[in-house]
Amino acid sequence: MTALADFAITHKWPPRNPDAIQLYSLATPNGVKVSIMLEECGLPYDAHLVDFATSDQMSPEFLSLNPNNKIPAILDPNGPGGKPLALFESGAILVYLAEKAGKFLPDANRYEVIQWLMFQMGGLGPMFGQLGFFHTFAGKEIEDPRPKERYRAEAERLLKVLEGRLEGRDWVAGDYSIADMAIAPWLRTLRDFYKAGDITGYDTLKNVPAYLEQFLSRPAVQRGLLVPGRG
Ligand SMILES: N[C@@H](CCC(=O)N[C@@H](CS)C(=O)NCC(=O)O)C(=O)O
Repeated sequence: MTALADFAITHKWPPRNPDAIQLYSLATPNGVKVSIMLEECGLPYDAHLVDFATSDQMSPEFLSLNPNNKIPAILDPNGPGGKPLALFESGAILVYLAEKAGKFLPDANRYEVIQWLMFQMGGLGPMFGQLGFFHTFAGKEIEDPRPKERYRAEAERLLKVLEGRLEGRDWVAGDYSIADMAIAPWLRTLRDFYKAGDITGYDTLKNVPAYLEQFLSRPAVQRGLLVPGRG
């Protein structure tokens, strides 16, 4: 039997409860997707802080689980066939947890949910992230206006797609699902952290802001947004 100790990541971040899912994360929009899902499902987990200030994501122990040096990542001691499963990429983790818990990815509209999950993974997240760089962080010192404008316009366009999709709908694909857990944290980051609500037209929308408020009112979301704490 494979023991968790066989995974080098557990040497840097020892499990407190070795029977629980081990989560390696930071409370960023990609990180909180997974802590929110774990809270929504009531699955037991140990949250470990991957601190970017000390480049934890570049440590050999973290890279042994995710060679792409990005959070979130998980190690489930009770994966398929009762064997441990190590997994990175937040979209893959959300699908895995939904199948494990039997929640938030119904058979009836499985591919519709996956479609909107991929809309976030391939579009909303990467484009908003680049806008954050050029509007809020180091990239704002770049004088050439084209990079920021490119990502601003793309963020505005994606928000309009979402606004249209949410017309007459509470959630993006049927009932509340992993697609919402992927999308909504990025809306919050765009509005509150990047402070890009005015330049992207977010502030003029109706459905998208109401959707985010509905998401943020969920107790499991409020708990998941704080994970992992600073210990
Ligand atoms: N596609 C990845 C993206 C993950 C990602 O970009 N994580 C960022 C934080 S939000 C990160 O770990 N950055 C650290 C680094 O690039 O060194 C996923 O969804 O899991």
